[in-house]
Amino acid sequence: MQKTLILIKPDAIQRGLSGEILSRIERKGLKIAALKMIRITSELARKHYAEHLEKPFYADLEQYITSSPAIALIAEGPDAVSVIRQMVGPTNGLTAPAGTIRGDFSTSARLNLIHASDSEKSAEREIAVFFNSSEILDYDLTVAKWLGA
Ligand code: FUP
Repeated sequence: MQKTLILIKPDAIQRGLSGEILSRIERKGLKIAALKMIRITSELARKHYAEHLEKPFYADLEQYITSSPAIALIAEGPDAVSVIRQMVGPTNGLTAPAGTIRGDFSTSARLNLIHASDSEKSAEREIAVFFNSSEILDYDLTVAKWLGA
Protein backbone atom coordinates (compact mmCIF):
# COMPACT_ATOMS: atom_id res chain seq x y z
CA MET A 1 0.00 0.00 0.00
CA GLN A 2 1.18 3.52 -0.80
CA LYS A 3 0.09 6.93 0.41
CA THR A 4 0.15 9.99 -1.83
CA LEU A 5 -0.44 13.71 -1.24
CA ILE A 6 -3.13 15.41 -3.27
CA LEU A 7 -4.06 19.09 -3.38
CA ILE A 8 -7.39 20.14 -4.82
CA LYS A 9 -6.24 23.58 -5.90
CA PRO A 10 -8.06 26.94 -5.57
CA ASP A 11 -9.43 26.93 -9.15
CA ALA A 12 -11.08 23.52 -8.58
CA ILE A 13 -12.86 24.78 -5.46
CA GLN A 14 -13.90 28.07 -7.10
CA ARG A 15 -15.24 26.16 -10.11
CA GLY A 16 -17.19 23.68 -7.99
CA LEU A 17 -15.07 20.72 -9.08
CA SER A 18 -13.84 19.51 -5.68
CA GLY A 19 -16.70 17.00 -5.38
CA GLU A 20 -16.06 15.66 -8.89
CA ILE A 21 -12.36 15.21 -8.14
CA LEU A 22 -12.94 13.59 -4.74
CA SER A 23 -15.56 11.37 -6.28
CA ARG A 24 -13.13 10.11 -8.93
CA ILE A 25 -10.60 9.25 -6.23
CA GLU A 26 -13.24 7.43 -4.17
CA ARG A 27 -14.77 5.59 -7.12
CA LYS A 28 -11.33 4.35 -8.19
CA GLY A 29 -11.23 2.49 -4.88
CA LEU A 30 -8.61 4.51 -3.06
CA LYS A 31 -8.96 5.20 0.65
CA ILE A 32 -8.96 8.77 1.98
CA ALA A 33 -6.54 8.66 4.92
CA ALA A 34 -6.64 12.40 5.70
CA LEU A 35 -8.44 15.47 4.40
CA LYS A 36 -8.64 19.14 5.31
CA MET A 37 -9.50 22.50 3.77
CA ILE A 38 -6.68 25.01 4.12
CA ARG A 39 -5.53 28.42 2.95
CA ILE A 40 -2.02 27.73 1.66
CA THR A 41 0.38 30.38 2.97
CA SER A 42 3.41 31.69 1.15
CA GLU A 43 5.59 29.73 3.60
CA LEU A 44 3.72 26.48 2.92
CA ALA A 45 3.83 27.10 -0.84
CA ARG A 46 7.59 27.61 -0.71
CA LYS A 47 8.03 24.34 1.23
CA HIS A 48 5.73 22.38 -1.05
CA TYR A 49 7.15 23.76 -4.32
CA ALA A 50 10.79 23.86 -3.09
CA GLU A 51 12.04 22.40 -6.39
CA HIS A 52 10.35 25.21 -8.36
CA LEU A 53 11.48 28.22 -6.26
CA GLU A 54 14.01 29.36 -8.86
CA LYS A 55 11.77 28.76 -11.89
CA PRO A 56 10.50 31.78 -13.84
CA PHE A 57 6.88 30.76 -13.21
CA TYR A 58 7.25 30.45 -9.41
CA ALA A 59 5.90 33.91 -8.48
CA ASP A 60 2.72 33.37 -10.50
CA LEU A 61 2.41 29.81 -9.14
CA GLU A 62 2.63 31.03 -5.52
CA GLN A 63 0.14 33.85 -6.19
CA TYR A 64 -2.33 31.30 -7.59
CA ILE A 65 -1.94 28.58 -4.97
CA THR A 66 -2.30 31.09 -2.08
CA SER A 67 -5.14 33.10 -3.64
CA SER A 68 -8.10 31.11 -2.29
CA PRO A 69 -8.63 27.95 -0.18
CA ALA A 70 -7.44 24.50 -1.24
CA ILE A 71 -8.09 20.97 0.01
CA ALA A 72 -5.19 18.77 1.09
CA LEU A 73 -5.74 15.03 1.29
CA ILE A 74 -3.91 11.77 1.46
CA ALA A 75 -5.10 8.90 -0.73
CA GLU A 76 -4.00 5.36 0.05
CA GLY A 77 -4.04 2.19 -2.03
CA PRO A 78 -1.94 -0.17 -4.15
CA ASP A 79 0.50 1.90 -6.28
CA ALA A 80 -1.45 5.00 -5.21
CA VAL A 81 1.27 7.40 -6.43
CA SER A 82 1.22 6.28 -10.07
CA VAL A 83 -2.51 5.46 -10.07
CA ILE A 84 -3.38 9.03 -9.09
CA ARG A 85 -0.80 10.58 -11.44
CA GLN A 86 -2.44 8.72 -14.31
CA MET A 87 -5.87 9.94 -13.25
CA VAL A 88 -4.56 13.53 -12.98
CA GLY A 89 -2.81 13.63 -16.37
CA PRO A 90 0.11 15.74 -17.63
CA THR A 91 0.75 19.27 -16.29
CA ASN A 92 -0.84 21.24 -19.15
CA GLY A 93 -4.62 20.86 -19.27
CA LEU A 94 -4.62 21.96 -22.92
CA THR A 95 -2.79 18.82 -24.01
CA ALA A 96 -3.72 16.41 -21.19
CA PRO A 97 -5.69 13.46 -22.59
CA ALA A 98 -9.46 13.28 -22.23
CA GLY A 99 -10.40 11.00 -19.37
CA THR A 100 -7.82 12.57 -17.05
CA ILE A 101 -8.88 15.21 -14.51
CA ARG A 102 -6.78 17.92 -16.19
CA GLY A 103 -7.73 16.74 -19.68
CA ASP A 104 -11.43 16.84 -18.89
CA PHE A 105 -11.62 20.10 -16.94
CA SER A 106 -8.54 22.33 -17.49
CA THR A 107 -7.22 24.41 -20.41
CA SER A 108 -4.20 25.79 -18.54
CA ALA A 109 -0.64 24.81 -17.54
CA ARG A 110 -0.98 26.69 -14.25
CA LEU A 111 -4.65 26.53 -13.35
CA ASN A 112 -4.62 22.76 -13.59
CA LEU A 113 -6.92 21.95 -10.68
CA ILE A 114 -4.96 19.32 -8.79
CA HIS A 115 -1.53 18.36 -7.49
CA ALA A 116 -0.45 14.77 -6.89
CA SER A 117 2.96 13.58 -5.66
CA ASP A 118 5.18 12.29 -8.47
CA SER A 119 7.08 9.57 -6.54
CA GLU A 120 6.99 7.72 -3.24
CA LYS A 121 9.83 9.92 -1.99
CA SER A 122 7.96 13.13 -2.90
CA ALA A 123 4.80 11.73 -1.34
CA GLU A 124 6.58 11.15 1.96
CA ARG A 125 8.05 14.67 1.93
CA GLU A 126 4.83 16.39 0.84
CA ILE A 127 2.64 14.49 3.34
CA ALA A 128 4.90 15.83 6.11
CA VAL A 129 4.55 19.39 4.72
CA PHE A 130 0.75 19.31 5.04
CA PHE A 131 -0.11 16.82 7.80
CA ASN A 132 1.08 15.80 11.22
CA SER A 133 0.78 12.14 12.17
CA SER A 134 -2.30 12.64 14.37
CA GLU A 135 -4.26 13.86 11.31
CA ILE A 136 -3.61 10.66 9.33
CA LEU A 137 -6.27 8.07 10.08
CA ASP A 138 -5.64 4.35 10.15
CA TYR A 139 -8.82 2.39 9.40
CA ASP A 140 -10.06 -0.42 7.18
CA LEU A 141 -12.26 0.14 4.15
CA THR A 142 -15.01 -2.42 4.65
CA VAL A 143 -15.33 -2.87 0.86
CA ALA A 144 -11.62 -3.70 0.51
CA LYS A 145 -12.35 -7.35 -0.31
CA TRP A 146 -14.40 -6.18 -3.32
CA LEU A 147 -11.59 -3.99 -4.64
CA GLY A 148 -9.19 -6.89 -5.25
CA ALA A 149 -6.32 -5.20 -3.47
P1 FUP B 1 2.85 18.51 -12.07
O1 FUP B 1 3.74 17.48 -11.42
O2 FUP B 1 2.19 18.02 -13.33
O3 FUP B 1 1.86 19.12 -11.11
O4 FUP B 1 3.78 19.69 -12.57
P2 FUP B 1 5.16 20.30 -12.04
O5 FUP B 1 5.59 19.71 -10.73
O6 FUP B 1 6.14 20.28 -13.17
O7 FUP B 1 4.76 21.82 -11.81
C1 FUP B 1 4.08 22.19 -10.64
C2 FUP B 1 3.13 23.28 -10.95
O8 FUP B 1 3.80 24.42 -11.47
C3 FUP B 1 2.10 22.92 -12.01
F1 FUP B 1 1.08 22.20 -11.52
C4 FUP B 1 1.69 24.25 -12.53
C5 FUP B 1 2.93 25.11 -12.35
N1 FUP B 1 3.61 25.34 -13.63
C6 FUP B 1 3.41 26.56 -14.24
O9 FUP B 1 2.69 27.42 -13.72
N2 FUP B 1 4.06 26.80 -15.41
C7 FUP B 1 4.84 25.89 -16.01
O10 FUP B 1 5.39 26.16 -17.10
C8 FUP B 1 5.02 24.63 -15.38
C9 FUP B 1 4.40 24.40 -14.20
